Amino acid sequence: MLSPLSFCLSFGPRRELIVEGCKAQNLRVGNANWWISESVDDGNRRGVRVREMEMEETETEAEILELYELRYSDLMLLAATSVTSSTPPEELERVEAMRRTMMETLGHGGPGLLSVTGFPSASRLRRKLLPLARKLALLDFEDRKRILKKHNLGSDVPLKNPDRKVSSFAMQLRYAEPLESTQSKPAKEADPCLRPVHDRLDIVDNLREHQDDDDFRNLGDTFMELGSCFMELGLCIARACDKAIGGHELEKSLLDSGTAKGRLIHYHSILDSINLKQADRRRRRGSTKKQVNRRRDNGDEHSEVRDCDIQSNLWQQWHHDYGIFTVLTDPMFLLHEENKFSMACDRECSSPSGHTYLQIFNPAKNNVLMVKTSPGSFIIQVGESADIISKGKLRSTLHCVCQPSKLENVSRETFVVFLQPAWSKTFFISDYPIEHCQLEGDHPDKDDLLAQEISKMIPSLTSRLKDGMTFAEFSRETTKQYYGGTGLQSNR
Ligand SMILES: O=C(O)CCC(=O)C(=O)O
Ligand SMILES: [Fe+2]
Repeated sequence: MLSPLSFCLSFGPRRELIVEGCKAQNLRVGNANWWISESVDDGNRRGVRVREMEMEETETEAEILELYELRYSDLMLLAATSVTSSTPPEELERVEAMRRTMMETLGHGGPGLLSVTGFPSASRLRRKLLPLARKLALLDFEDRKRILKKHNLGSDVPLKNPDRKVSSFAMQLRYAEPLESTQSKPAKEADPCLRPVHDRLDIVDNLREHQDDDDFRNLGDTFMELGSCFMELGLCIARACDKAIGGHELEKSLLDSGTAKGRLIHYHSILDSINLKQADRRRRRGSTKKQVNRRRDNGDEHSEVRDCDIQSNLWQQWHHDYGIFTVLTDPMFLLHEENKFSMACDRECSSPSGHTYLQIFNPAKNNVLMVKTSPGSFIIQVGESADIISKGKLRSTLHCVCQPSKLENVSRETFVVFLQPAWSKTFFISDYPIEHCQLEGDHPDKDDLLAQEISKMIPSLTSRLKDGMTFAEFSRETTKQYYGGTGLQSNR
Protein backbone atom coordinates (compact mmCIF):
# COMPACT_ATOMS: atom_id res chain seq x y z
CA MET A 1 0.00 0.00 0.00
CA LEU A 2 2.78 2.43 0.87
CA SER A 3 5.73 2.96 -1.35
CA PRO A 4 8.59 2.63 -0.60
CA LEU A 5 8.01 0.13 2.18
CA SER A 6 11.36 0.39 3.85
CA PHE A 7 10.18 3.01 6.35
CA CYS A 8 9.27 2.38 9.94
CA LEU A 9 5.47 2.24 10.37
CA SER A 10 3.93 2.94 13.76
CA PHE A 11 0.19 2.75 14.35
CA GLY A 12 -1.48 5.61 16.22
CA PRO A 13 -4.66 5.66 18.33
CA ARG A 14 -7.00 6.33 15.38
CA ARG A 15 -7.04 4.45 12.08
CA GLU A 16 -3.81 6.09 11.16
CA LEU A 17 -0.12 5.38 11.06
CA ILE A 18 3.08 7.36 11.06
CA VAL A 19 5.59 6.65 8.31
CA GLU A 20 8.86 7.72 9.87
CA GLY A 21 11.88 9.05 8.05
CA CYS A 22 10.27 10.45 4.93
CA LYS A 23 8.63 13.60 3.58
CA ALA A 24 5.04 13.88 2.38
CA GLN A 25 6.10 14.74 -1.17
CA ASN A 26 8.16 11.52 -1.38
CA LEU A 27 5.38 9.27 -0.22
CA ARG A 28 2.87 7.65 -2.54
CA VAL A 29 -0.27 6.00 -1.24
CA GLY A 30 -1.76 3.47 -3.60
CA ASN A 31 -5.10 3.03 -1.84
CA ALA A 32 -7.75 5.73 -2.29
CA ASN A 33 -9.05 5.25 1.27
CA TRP A 34 -5.75 6.26 2.80
CA TRP A 35 -4.79 9.89 2.97
CA ILE A 36 -1.46 11.60 3.72
CA SER A 37 -2.68 14.11 6.27
CA GLU A 38 0.39 15.92 7.63
CA SER A 39 4.07 15.98 8.56
CA VAL A 40 4.93 14.83 12.06
CA ASP A 41 7.84 16.05 14.16
CA ASP A 42 7.16 15.55 17.87
CA GLY A 43 10.73 15.22 19.10
CA ASN A 44 10.62 11.40 19.05
CA ARG A 45 9.35 10.81 15.57
CA ARG A 46 9.78 12.66 12.34
CA GLY A 47 7.76 11.56 9.32
CA VAL A 48 4.33 11.67 7.77
CA ARG A 49 0.92 10.83 9.25
CA VAL A 50 -1.27 8.66 7.01
CA ARG A 51 -4.97 8.33 7.94
CA GLU A 52 -7.51 5.85 6.81
CA MET A 53 -10.71 7.67 5.98
CA GLU A 54 -13.95 6.50 7.54
CA MET A 55 -16.19 4.97 4.91
CA GLU A 56 -18.53 7.95 4.98
CA GLU A 57 -15.61 10.35 4.51
CA THR A 58 -14.91 9.07 1.02
CA GLU A 59 -17.16 10.78 -1.48
CA THR A 60 -19.09 8.99 -4.18
CA GLU A 61 -16.43 9.36 -6.78
CA ALA A 62 -16.95 10.96 -10.16
CA GLU A 63 -14.84 9.53 -12.95
CA ILE A 64 -11.27 10.89 -12.80
CA LEU A 65 -9.85 12.98 -15.63
CA GLU A 66 -6.04 12.95 -15.60
CA LEU A 67 -5.11 16.15 -17.40
CA TYR A 68 -2.96 16.18 -20.49
CA GLU A 69 0.40 17.53 -19.33
CA LEU A 70 2.61 19.85 -21.32
CA ARG A 71 6.09 20.78 -20.12
CA TYR A 72 6.60 24.55 -20.15
CA SER A 73 9.67 24.10 -22.42
CA ASP A 74 7.47 22.23 -24.92
CA LEU A 75 4.76 24.87 -24.70
CA MET A 76 7.40 27.45 -25.64
CA LEU A 77 8.29 25.34 -28.69
CA LEU A 78 4.61 25.23 -29.68
CA ALA A 79 4.41 29.00 -29.29
CA ALA A 80 7.68 29.77 -31.12
CA THR A 81 7.27 31.73 -34.35
CA SER A 82 9.58 29.51 -36.40
CA VAL A 83 11.64 26.37 -36.19
CA THR A 84 15.26 26.50 -37.24
CA SER A 85 16.33 24.59 -40.34
CA SER A 86 18.63 22.49 -38.16
CA THR A 87 15.69 21.02 -36.18
CA PRO A 88 15.79 17.22 -36.68
CA PRO A 89 12.69 15.75 -38.41
CA GLU A 90 11.80 13.54 -35.43
CA GLU A 91 11.74 16.64 -33.19
CA LEU A 92 9.46 18.39 -35.71
CA GLU A 93 7.19 15.35 -35.64
CA ARG A 94 7.12 15.35 -31.84
CA VAL A 95 6.16 19.04 -31.80
CA GLU A 96 3.42 18.49 -34.39
CA ALA A 97 2.01 15.55 -32.40
CA MET A 98 1.93 17.75 -29.27
CA ARG A 99 0.17 20.51 -31.19
CA ARG A 100 -2.50 18.07 -32.37
CA THR A 101 -3.05 16.71 -28.85
CA MET A 102 -3.16 20.23 -27.39
CA MET A 103 -5.87 21.26 -29.87
CA GLU A 104 -7.83 18.04 -29.35
CA THR A 105 -7.67 18.65 -25.59
CA LEU A 106 -8.72 22.30 -25.77
CA GLY A 107 -10.94 21.86 -28.82
CA HIS A 108 -14.51 20.81 -29.38
CA GLY A 109 -14.22 17.10 -28.53
CA GLY A 110 -11.90 17.57 -25.54
CA PRO A 111 -12.30 18.60 -21.91
CA GLY A 112 -11.16 22.20 -22.52
CA LEU A 113 -8.30 22.26 -20.04
CA LEU A 114 -4.74 20.97 -19.70
CA SER A 115 -1.85 21.28 -17.27
CA VAL A 116 1.62 22.75 -17.59
CA THR A 117 4.60 21.49 -15.59
CA GLY A 118 8.11 22.79 -15.06
CA PHE A 119 7.32 26.51 -14.98
CA PRO A 120 10.37 28.08 -13.34
CA SER A 121 9.88 29.61 -9.85
CA ALA A 122 6.08 29.36 -9.94
CA SER A 123 5.97 26.46 -7.45
CA ARG A 124 7.96 28.46 -4.91
CA LEU A 125 5.61 31.45 -5.34
CA ARG A 126 2.57 29.16 -5.02
CA ARG A 127 3.85 27.78 -1.70
CA LYS A 128 4.41 31.33 -0.42
CA LEU A 129 1.13 32.81 -1.57
CA LEU A 130 -1.57 30.16 -1.03
CA PRO A 131 -1.35 29.84 2.79
CA LEU A 132 -1.98 33.60 3.00
CA ALA A 133 -5.47 33.11 1.54
CA ARG A 134 -6.76 31.43 4.72
CA LYS A 135 -4.89 33.82 7.00
CA LEU A 136 -6.52 36.78 5.21
CA ALA A 137 -9.95 35.17 5.22
CA LEU A 138 -9.91 34.68 8.98
CA LEU A 139 -8.64 38.14 9.96
CA ASP A 140 -11.09 40.47 11.58
CA PHE A 141 -12.76 42.83 9.14
CA GLU A 142 -10.88 46.03 10.00
CA ASP A 143 -7.41 44.37 10.08
CA ARG A 144 -8.10 42.70 6.75
CA LYS A 145 -9.27 45.97 5.21
CA ARG A 146 -6.03 47.66 6.27
CA ILE A 147 -3.84 44.83 4.90
CA LEU A 148 -5.74 44.57 1.62
CA LYS A 149 -5.43 48.31 1.12
CA LYS A 150 -1.70 48.27 1.87
CA HIS A 151 -1.14 45.58 -0.77
CA ASN A 152 -3.48 47.07 -3.33
CA LEU A 153 -5.97 44.20 -3.18
CA GLY A 154 -9.75 44.28 -3.28
CA SER A 155 -12.39 41.64 -2.96
CA ASP A 156 -15.20 40.45 -5.17
CA VAL A 157 -17.13 38.54 -2.54
CA PRO A 158 -19.07 40.17 0.32
CA LEU A 159 -16.53 39.58 3.09
CA LYS A 160 -19.03 40.69 5.74
CA ASN A 161 -21.36 37.83 4.87
CA PRO A 162 -20.82 35.13 7.56
CA ASP A 163 -22.56 32.52 5.35
CA ARG A 164 -19.97 32.74 2.60
CA LYS A 165 -18.11 29.53 1.74
CA VAL A 166 -15.44 31.33 -0.23
CA SER A 167 -13.24 34.36 0.49
CA SER A 168 -11.48 35.87 -2.48
CA PHE A 169 -8.92 38.66 -2.85
CA ALA A 170 -8.38 40.26 -6.22
CA MET A 171 -6.00 42.58 -8.05
CA GLN A 172 -5.87 44.02 -11.54
CA LEU A 173 -2.59 42.89 -13.16
CA ARG A 174 -0.81 44.42 -16.16
CA TYR A 175 1.25 42.80 -18.90
CA ALA A 176 4.99 43.41 -18.87
CA GLU A 177 4.91 45.91 -16.08
CA PRO A 178 8.21 46.22 -14.24
CA LEU A 179 7.67 44.69 -10.82
CA GLU A 180 7.25 47.55 -8.40
CA SER A 181 6.47 46.95 -4.77
CA THR A 182 2.75 47.37 -4.06
CA GLN A 183 3.53 48.69 -0.62
CA SER A 184 4.02 52.34 -0.06
CA LYS A 185 7.41 53.15 1.39
CA PRO A 186 7.41 52.50 5.16
CA ALA A 187 7.11 55.70 7.14
CA LYS A 188 10.14 56.52 9.26
CA GLU A 189 9.48 54.89 12.57
CA ALA A 190 10.20 56.65 15.82
CA ASP A 191 11.33 54.73 18.89
CA PRO A 192 8.02 54.18 20.79
CA CYS A 193 9.73 54.76 24.15
CA LEU A 194 10.45 58.34 23.11
CA ARG A 195 6.84 59.15 22.32
CA PRO A 196 4.63 61.23 24.61
CA VAL A 197 2.82 59.22 27.32
CA HIS A 198 -0.70 59.63 25.82
CA ASP A 199 0.51 57.89 22.69
CA ARG A 200 1.68 54.77 24.49
CA LEU A 201 -1.86 53.38 24.71
CA ASP A 202 -1.54 52.71 20.98
CA ILE A 203 1.50 50.53 21.44
CA VAL A 204 -0.33 47.23 22.08
CA ASP A 205 -2.48 47.82 19.01
CA ASN A 206 0.57 48.68 16.98
CA LEU A 207 2.37 45.51 18.07
CA ARG A 208 -0.57 43.44 16.85
CA GLU A 209 -0.58 45.37 13.63
CA HIS A 210 3.13 44.68 13.13
CA GLN A 211 2.62 40.96 13.76
CA ASP A 212 -0.14 40.86 11.11
CA ASP A 213 1.91 42.94 8.76
CA ASP A 214 4.85 40.60 9.20
CA ASP A 215 2.77 37.58 8.11
CA PHE A 216 1.65 39.47 5.02
CA ARG A 217 4.91 41.32 4.32
CA ASN A 218 5.29 39.95 0.77
CA LEU A 219 1.60 39.47 -0.05
CA GLY A 220 1.27 42.08 -2.81
CA ASP A 221 4.63 41.36 -4.42
CA THR A 222 4.16 37.57 -4.42
CA PHE A 223 0.64 38.03 -5.84
CA MET A 224 2.03 40.17 -8.67
CA GLU A 225 4.97 37.84 -9.33
CA LEU A 226 2.85 34.70 -9.60
CA GLY A 227 0.28 36.73 -11.56
CA SER A 228 2.99 37.73 -14.08
CA CYS A 229 4.06 34.06 -14.45
CA PHE A 230 0.45 33.11 -15.20
CA MET A 231 0.07 35.94 -17.71
CA GLU A 232 3.21 34.68 -19.44
CA LEU A 233 1.75 31.15 -19.48
CA GLY A 234 -1.51 32.52 -20.89
CA LEU A 235 0.30 34.41 -23.66
CA CYS A 236 2.26 31.25 -24.56
CA ILE A 237 -0.88 29.13 -24.85
CA ALA A 238 -2.59 31.88 -26.87
CA ARG A 239 0.37 31.98 -29.29
CA ALA A 240 0.43 28.16 -29.51
CA CYS A 241 -3.33 28.03 -30.25
CA ASP A 242 -3.05 30.90 -32.76
CA LYS A 243 -0.35 28.93 -34.60
CA ALA A 244 -2.64 25.92 -34.79
CA ILE A 245 -5.73 27.94 -35.79
CA GLY A 246 -4.00 30.53 -38.00
CA GLY A 247 -3.77 34.30 -37.39
CA HIS A 248 -2.90 36.05 -34.13
CA GLU A 249 -6.27 36.91 -32.73
CA LEU A 250 -6.05 35.25 -29.32
CA GLU A 251 -2.64 36.72 -28.47
CA LYS A 252 -3.63 40.12 -29.88
CA SER A 253 -6.85 40.15 -27.87
CA LEU A 254 -4.91 39.51 -24.65
CA LEU A 255 -2.32 42.19 -25.38
CA ASP A 256 -4.96 44.73 -26.49
CA SER A 257 -6.62 44.31 -23.12
CA GLY A 258 -3.35 45.08 -21.31
CA THR A 259 -4.72 43.71 -18.03
CA ALA A 260 -5.79 40.49 -16.36
CA LYS A 261 -7.46 39.80 -13.06
CA GLY A 262 -5.69 37.82 -10.33
CA ARG A 263 -7.71 36.19 -7.57
CA LEU A 264 -6.43 34.48 -4.43
CA ILE A 265 -9.17 32.17 -3.17
CA HIS A 266 -9.77 30.51 0.19
CA TYR A 267 -12.46 27.80 0.19
CA HIS A 268 -13.62 27.61 3.80
CA SER A 269 -13.49 24.33 5.69
CA ILE A 270 -16.67 23.39 7.60
CA LEU A 271 -14.91 24.55 10.78
CA ASP A 272 -14.02 27.90 9.19
CA SER A 273 -17.70 28.38 8.35
CA ILE A 274 -18.79 27.55 11.91
CA ASN A 275 -16.15 29.89 13.38
CA LEU A 276 -17.16 32.72 11.07
CA LYS A 277 -20.79 32.40 12.10
CA GLN A 278 -19.90 32.31 15.78
CA ALA A 279 -17.67 35.37 15.47
CA ASP A 280 -20.46 37.17 13.63
CA ARG A 281 -22.99 36.26 16.35
CA ARG A 282 -20.64 37.58 19.04
CA ARG A 283 -20.13 40.79 17.10
CA ARG A 284 -23.87 41.22 16.54
CA ARG A 285 -24.58 40.80 20.22
CA GLY A 286 -22.19 43.67 20.90
CA SER A 287 -23.44 45.97 18.16
CA THR A 288 -26.15 48.55 17.96
CA LYS A 289 -29.25 47.95 15.86
CA LYS A 290 -28.02 50.49 13.33
CA GLN A 291 -24.78 48.59 12.82
CA VAL A 292 -26.63 45.31 12.34
CA ASN A 293 -28.76 46.84 9.61
CA ARG A 294 -25.70 48.18 7.89
CA ARG A 295 -24.14 44.68 7.93
CA ARG A 296 -27.26 43.16 6.45
CA ASP A 297 -27.05 45.65 3.60
CA ASN A 298 -23.44 44.75 2.95
CA GLY A 299 -24.30 41.04 2.81
CA ASP A 300 -26.42 41.71 -0.25
CA GLU A 301 -23.52 42.88 -2.40
CA HIS A 302 -23.16 41.14 -5.73
CA SER A 303 -20.69 38.27 -5.57
CA GLU A 304 -18.58 37.47 -8.59
CA VAL A 305 -17.23 34.18 -7.26
CA ARG A 306 -20.05 31.69 -7.63
CA ASP A 307 -20.39 31.03 -3.92
CA CYS A 308 -22.88 28.38 -2.80
CA ASP A 309 -25.26 28.25 0.10
CA ILE A 310 -24.03 26.39 3.17
CA GLN A 311 -26.21 23.30 2.50
CA SER A 312 -24.70 22.58 -0.88
CA ASN A 313 -21.79 20.20 -1.41
CA LEU A 314 -20.23 22.63 -3.88
CA TRP A 315 -17.64 25.22 -2.92
CA GLN A 316 -18.24 27.00 -6.20
CA GLN A 317 -21.33 26.61 -8.39
CA TRP A 318 -21.30 25.33 -12.01
CA HIS A 319 -20.20 28.02 -14.46
CA HIS A 320 -18.14 28.86 -17.53
CA ASP A 321 -15.37 31.43 -17.20
CA TYR A 322 -16.18 34.16 -19.70
CA GLY A 323 -12.64 35.41 -20.45
CA ILE A 324 -10.14 33.92 -22.90
CA PHE A 325 -8.05 31.64 -20.68
CA THR A 326 -8.02 31.00 -16.95
CA VAL A 327 -4.74 29.90 -15.37
CA LEU A 328 -4.95 28.16 -11.98
CA THR A 329 -2.59 26.61 -9.46
CA ASP A 330 -2.88 23.01 -8.45
CA PRO A 331 -4.88 23.69 -5.24
CA MET A 332 -3.34 23.48 -1.78
CA PHE A 333 -5.21 21.72 1.04
CA LEU A 334 -4.72 22.94 4.61
CA LEU A 335 -5.53 20.90 7.67
CA HIS A 336 -6.35 23.01 10.75
CA GLU A 337 -5.12 21.49 13.98
CA GLU A 338 -3.88 22.30 17.42
CA ASN A 339 -0.18 21.85 18.03
CA LYS A 340 1.27 20.34 21.21
CA PHE A 341 0.91 23.75 22.95
CA SER A 342 -2.82 23.77 22.10
CA MET A 343 -2.28 26.56 19.60
CA ALA A 344 -4.19 26.54 16.32
CA CYS A 345 -2.01 25.90 13.29
CA ASP A 346 -2.40 25.02 9.60
CA ARG A 347 -0.49 22.24 7.93
CA GLU A 348 -0.42 21.50 4.25
CA CYS A 349 -1.86 18.06 3.51
CA SER A 350 -2.32 16.12 0.32
CA SER A 351 -5.70 16.19 -1.38
CA PRO A 352 -8.03 13.93 0.67
CA SER A 353 -9.10 12.08 -2.47
CA GLY A 354 -5.97 12.61 -4.54
CA HIS A 355 -7.67 14.95 -7.02
CA THR A 356 -8.24 18.70 -7.25
CA TYR A 357 -12.00 18.82 -6.37
CA LEU A 358 -12.36 20.82 -9.61
CA GLN A 359 -15.10 19.10 -11.58
CA ILE A 360 -15.93 19.53 -15.22
CA PHE A 361 -19.00 18.57 -17.21
CA ASN A 362 -18.09 16.44 -20.20
CA PRO A 363 -20.74 17.10 -22.89
CA ALA A 364 -19.37 14.31 -25.09
CA LYS A 365 -20.66 11.75 -22.60
CA ASN A 366 -23.02 13.88 -20.48
CA ASN A 367 -21.04 13.00 -17.39
CA VAL A 368 -19.07 14.77 -14.66
CA LEU A 369 -15.30 14.29 -14.43
CA MET A 370 -13.11 15.03 -11.44
CA VAL A 371 -9.89 16.74 -12.49
CA LYS A 372 -6.57 15.28 -11.38
CA THR A 373 -3.24 16.93 -12.03
CA SER A 374 0.37 16.47 -10.88
CA PRO A 375 1.39 18.30 -7.71
CA GLY A 376 2.92 21.68 -8.50
CA SER A 377 1.49 21.84 -12.04
CA PHE A 378 -0.65 24.70 -13.36
CA ILE A 379 -3.98 24.35 -15.10
CA ILE A 380 -5.02 26.30 -18.18
CA GLN A 381 -8.71 26.37 -18.97
CA VAL A 382 -10.56 27.75 -21.99
CA GLY A 383 -13.08 30.54 -21.37
CA GLU A 384 -16.11 31.55 -23.45
CA SER A 385 -14.34 34.48 -25.16
CA ALA A 386 -11.71 32.08 -26.59
CA ASP A 387 -14.53 29.81 -27.75
CA ILE A 388 -16.22 32.75 -29.53
CA ILE A 389 -13.01 34.30 -30.95
CA SER A 390 -11.76 30.93 -32.28
CA LYS A 391 -15.23 30.26 -33.78
CA GLY A 392 -15.62 27.12 -31.74
CA LYS A 393 -12.16 25.67 -32.39
CA LEU A 394 -11.51 26.03 -28.65
CA ARG A 395 -14.18 24.85 -26.23
CA SER A 396 -14.96 26.58 -22.95
CA THR A 397 -15.20 24.31 -19.92
CA LEU A 398 -18.28 24.06 -17.74
CA HIS A 399 -16.91 23.53 -14.23
CA CYS A 400 -17.47 23.78 -10.49
CA VAL A 401 -15.55 23.07 -7.27
CA CYS A 402 -16.93 20.46 -4.91
CA GLN A 403 -16.29 20.24 -1.19
CA PRO A 404 -15.29 17.09 0.75
CA SER A 405 -18.34 16.99 3.01
CA LYS A 406 -17.03 14.95 5.94
CA LEU A 407 -13.58 16.43 6.43
CA GLU A 408 -14.55 19.31 8.63
CA ASN A 409 -11.08 20.77 9.14
CA VAL A 410 -9.72 20.82 5.59
CA SER A 411 -9.74 24.01 3.51
CA ARG A 412 -8.69 24.54 -0.10
CA GLU A 413 -6.56 27.42 -1.34
CA THR A 414 -5.88 28.45 -4.90
CA PHE A 415 -4.72 31.33 -7.09
CA VAL A 416 -6.35 32.08 -10.40
CA VAL A 417 -5.64 34.57 -13.20
CA PHE A 418 -8.41 35.42 -15.65
CA LEU A 419 -7.03 36.55 -19.02
CA GLN A 420 -9.59 38.61 -20.86
CA PRO A 421 -9.94 40.55 -24.11
CA ALA A 422 -10.20 44.35 -24.04
CA TRP A 423 -13.60 45.58 -22.83
CA SER A 424 -14.10 47.14 -26.26
CA LYS A 425 -13.42 43.89 -28.19
CA THR A 426 -16.40 43.23 -30.47
CA PHE A 427 -17.69 39.69 -30.95
CA PHE A 428 -19.02 38.67 -34.35
CA ILE A 429 -20.89 35.41 -34.24
CA SER A 430 -22.47 35.08 -37.67
CA ASP A 431 -19.95 32.32 -38.53
CA TYR A 432 -19.89 30.73 -35.06
CA PRO A 433 -21.03 27.08 -35.30
CA ILE A 434 -24.30 27.55 -33.45
CA GLU A 435 -24.68 23.85 -32.61
CA HIS A 436 -21.88 24.41 -30.06
CA CYS A 437 -24.19 26.65 -28.05
CA GLN A 438 -26.47 23.71 -27.40
CA LEU A 439 -23.92 22.43 -24.93
CA GLU A 440 -25.72 24.45 -22.32
CA GLY A 441 -28.60 22.08 -22.57
CA ASP A 442 -31.10 23.78 -24.82
CA HIS A 443 -32.12 20.36 -26.15
CA PRO A 444 -35.48 19.31 -24.80
CA ASP A 445 -34.76 15.66 -25.69
CA LYS A 446 -31.74 15.40 -23.42
CA ASP A 447 -32.48 12.40 -21.26
CA ASP A 448 -29.58 12.62 -18.83
CA LEU A 449 -30.81 13.84 -15.45
CA LEU A 450 -27.54 15.28 -14.24
CA ALA A 451 -27.00 17.16 -17.49
CA GLN A 452 -30.54 18.57 -17.19
CA GLU A 453 -29.98 19.63 -13.59
CA ILE A 454 -26.72 21.39 -14.43
CA SER A 455 -28.06 22.99 -17.59
CA LYS A 456 -31.02 24.45 -15.63
CA MET A 457 -28.55 26.52 -13.59
CA ILE A 458 -26.51 27.79 -16.54
CA PRO A 459 -27.82 30.68 -18.62
CA SER A 460 -27.19 29.58 -22.21
CA LEU A 461 -24.58 31.36 -24.34
CA THR A 462 -27.23 32.25 -26.92
CA SER A 463 -29.23 34.10 -24.26
CA ARG A 464 -26.19 36.20 -23.26
CA LEU A 465 -24.44 36.86 -26.55
CA LYS A 466 -25.70 38.88 -29.52
CA ASP A 467 -23.83 39.59 -32.75
CA GLY A 468 -21.78 42.80 -32.51
CA MET A 469 -21.71 42.86 -28.70
CA THR A 470 -18.55 44.11 -27.01
CA PHE A 471 -16.82 42.02 -24.35
CA ALA A 472 -17.95 44.61 -21.76
CA GLU A 473 -21.59 44.10 -22.78
CA PHE A 474 -21.20 40.31 -22.87
CA SER A 475 -19.58 40.15 -19.43
CA ARG A 476 -22.23 42.49 -17.97
CA GLU A 477 -25.03 40.36 -19.41
CA THR A 478 -23.32 37.19 -18.15
CA THR A 479 -22.92 38.42 -14.56
CA LYS A 480 -26.47 39.78 -14.66
CA GLN A 481 -27.92 36.44 -15.76
CA TYR A 482 -25.84 34.47 -13.25
CA TYR A 483 -26.38 36.75 -10.24
CA GLY A 484 -29.02 39.34 -11.06
CA GLY A 485 -28.47 43.05 -10.37
CA THR A 486 -26.89 45.37 -12.94
CA GLY A 487 -24.10 42.94 -13.90
CA LEU A 488 -21.49 45.62 -13.19
CA GLN A 489 -18.42 44.30 -11.47
CA SER A 490 -15.64 45.96 -9.54
CA ASN A 491 -12.46 46.32 -11.54
CA ARG A 492 -10.24 45.01 -8.79
O1 LIG B 1 -10.71 26.82 -7.58
C1 LIG B 1 -10.75 26.28 -8.68
O2 LIG B 1 -10.10 25.26 -8.93
C2 LIG B 1 -11.61 26.89 -9.77
C3 LIG B 1 -11.92 28.34 -9.58
C4 LIG B 1 -12.86 28.87 -10.60
O3 LIG B 1 -13.46 28.15 -11.34
C5 LIG B 1 -13.10 30.33 -10.71
O4 LIG B 1 -12.69 31.08 -9.82
O5 LIG B 1 -13.72 30.75 -11.71
FE1 LIG C 1 -14.13 29.26 -13.06
